[in-house]
Amino acid sequence: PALLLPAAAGLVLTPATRTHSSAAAPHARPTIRAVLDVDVSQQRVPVPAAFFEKSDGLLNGKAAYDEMYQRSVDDPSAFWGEVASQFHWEEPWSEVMSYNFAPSKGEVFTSWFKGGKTNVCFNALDRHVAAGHGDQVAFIHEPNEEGETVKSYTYAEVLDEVQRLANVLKEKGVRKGDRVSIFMPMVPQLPIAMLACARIGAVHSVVFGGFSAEALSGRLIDAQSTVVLTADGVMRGVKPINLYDIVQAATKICGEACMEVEALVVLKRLPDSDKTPTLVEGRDVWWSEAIASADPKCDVEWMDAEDPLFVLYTSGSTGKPKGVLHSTGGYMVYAATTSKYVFDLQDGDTFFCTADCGWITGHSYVTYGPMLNRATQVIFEGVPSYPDNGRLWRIVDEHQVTQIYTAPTAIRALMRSGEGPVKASSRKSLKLLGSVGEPINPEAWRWYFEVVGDSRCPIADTWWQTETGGIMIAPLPLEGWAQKPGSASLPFFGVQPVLITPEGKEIEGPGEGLLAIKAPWPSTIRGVVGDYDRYVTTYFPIEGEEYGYYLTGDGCRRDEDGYHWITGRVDDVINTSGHRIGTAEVESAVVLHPDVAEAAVVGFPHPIKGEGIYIYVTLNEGVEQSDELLQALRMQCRGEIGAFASPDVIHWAPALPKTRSGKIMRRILRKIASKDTDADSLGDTSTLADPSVVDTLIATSPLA
Ligand code: 6R9
Repeated sequence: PALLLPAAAGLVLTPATRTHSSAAAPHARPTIRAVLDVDVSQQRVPVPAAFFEKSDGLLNGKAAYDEMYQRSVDDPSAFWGEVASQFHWEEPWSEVMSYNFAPSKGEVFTSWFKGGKTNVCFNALDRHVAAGHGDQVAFIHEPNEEGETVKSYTYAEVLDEVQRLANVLKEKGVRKGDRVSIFMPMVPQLPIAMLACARIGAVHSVVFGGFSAEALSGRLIDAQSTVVLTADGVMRGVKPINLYDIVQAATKICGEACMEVEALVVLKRLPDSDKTPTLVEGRDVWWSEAIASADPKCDVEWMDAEDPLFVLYTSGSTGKPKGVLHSTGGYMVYAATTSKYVFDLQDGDTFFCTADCGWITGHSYVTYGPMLNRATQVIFEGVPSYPDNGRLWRIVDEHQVTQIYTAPTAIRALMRSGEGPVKASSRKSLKLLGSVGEPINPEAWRWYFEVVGDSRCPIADTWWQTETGGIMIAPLPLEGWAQKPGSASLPFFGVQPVLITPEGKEIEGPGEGLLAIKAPWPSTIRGVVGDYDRYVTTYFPIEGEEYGYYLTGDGCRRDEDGYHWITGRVDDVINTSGHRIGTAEVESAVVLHPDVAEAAVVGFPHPIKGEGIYIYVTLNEGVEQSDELLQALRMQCRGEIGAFASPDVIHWAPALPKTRSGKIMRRILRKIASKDTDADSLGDTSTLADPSVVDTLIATSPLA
């Protein structure tokens, strides 16, 4: 097999367990699992009988999954063709699927439902309203301030606002194929904005409201989007976020780069005050005024199945975030189908995904998947810790939530307050608990299962990525499908995970390797905005004899039962509180400071965040380390990226460990950051230009 991966030498395999790490290569990157749990439990937890009192189960047990899975990989075209025919297609497709994952065989591409015409917004809204479900609640807006009265939306109301907003966009000159950026708080108008774009064939690029002006401007320029949907601001817990000011600052940066932002539509979310922004005349309009005077009817644009639906930026190993592209038909079918089976989504359910629509989880499991299934959803504007750690459970009781979908980092943060805040609620409405964003350590899994779910609810530990568009590996809540805490278990229909060596050889049976996917699923990444080469070298660098693979960037262990244990990223991406940040992005931010000579960033196991951000900083000669400088570097990261990129540890490093050719040895920096510094762990340091640097760093560790 040909290996086209230049960075292969930099890939590290992470041990899944402490027992494992003793046998693992010196490159091993310690994980939160290894730190919090002595060993990963091999305990098997059946789907609780109580679950089947609430649900008949969508399939007749694990055997039915086995049969369906086999069909889905034996004949993907027949399988997905059948699934897709449940949606509205204005024109039928001529070919279900074709692809090439092998760069040596020509252009890399994935195509589903070629020739078919549909519209995702039509399928998520018009279809349901036409079938008489217009009065069903779509979005329950749960505000930041508990008890504040805010509007909830029925499907008919969502459709009305979507059509009006779509017309506002058209008035601003937006046409099919144009990219529209969305920088909004997590309120119903955020998914409404996305659906309005989808309705007229505009490609949305949602930027998470926690990003800085600098980061936002980079995404506006890369996407070339001149129309931005935003809000005056929002309260997240006790913190105000002045979104409009951030957009204003970003448009200035865009202007310097010769890109004019032509129109802003601004939702008013904060009460009138002296902080209420004065809109720029001729460029900006208030959302409520614009939709009030807009035409309430807007025909849908019938889209080719392969027309792009959205762009979402995500971090990779190298500096600049990538604009991941997803297309219309395949994404629609896959987001809907995974929502239905993984969460057992059925009529009458109230689904609560705590993710912001600024991330892929909010795209697939707020805006699209649940809406395509006509679910009722809670849209939560606040944070789980405000006003206290009992908030999520009160929301569950108040709205009779049936499924909650959240991240391990939130679970671990809530665990700190003990059982009290959980047990103050009933949670009887819950039937299933979901987890996403990072590996869930068994200790958090057990707390989620026993304390939050009272051992009544199965846990869906869902492994997937921005690039995969939908859930790839997750247990389905079916009779006979045992769960193992910490394992996402088995693949969804049509997904063929394989483990490969860095040389591109497939590993059969139990083992550990790089996680790759053979053959496409409907919501496979379709490209990286403006950068075909990066798309290919990042995701399709490995080619077997007959075909290529989609490379995930994660390490994985497969056990005797074929269950998958994700061990974390094998590239230079840090997963902090479930957010992906490239070490190179943080490094570039820090070295912008005039006092900094050099910086190296690594992840280290963090009890709440999963991974924390650890920065080694070498200052210019003559510059003294100080608290002011520490603060300045923190601000530098916030300013260049966003608050969530603020470092957890800054280590004043007199020098960095380098090879004689001048390459920084990150594996040693990772070891020191995780305080794993006995000679065995550090491995061979003799190739360093100056091995004494290592002792100096150990001696100067701020964690000592
Ligand atoms: C959906 C999402 C993707 C990366 C992925 C992996 C990690 C996500 C996980 C998980 C173990 C899970 N990840 N879910 N690791 N178990 N259940 O999070 O997308 O933001 O692109 O992050 O997150 O490392 O590669 P994204």
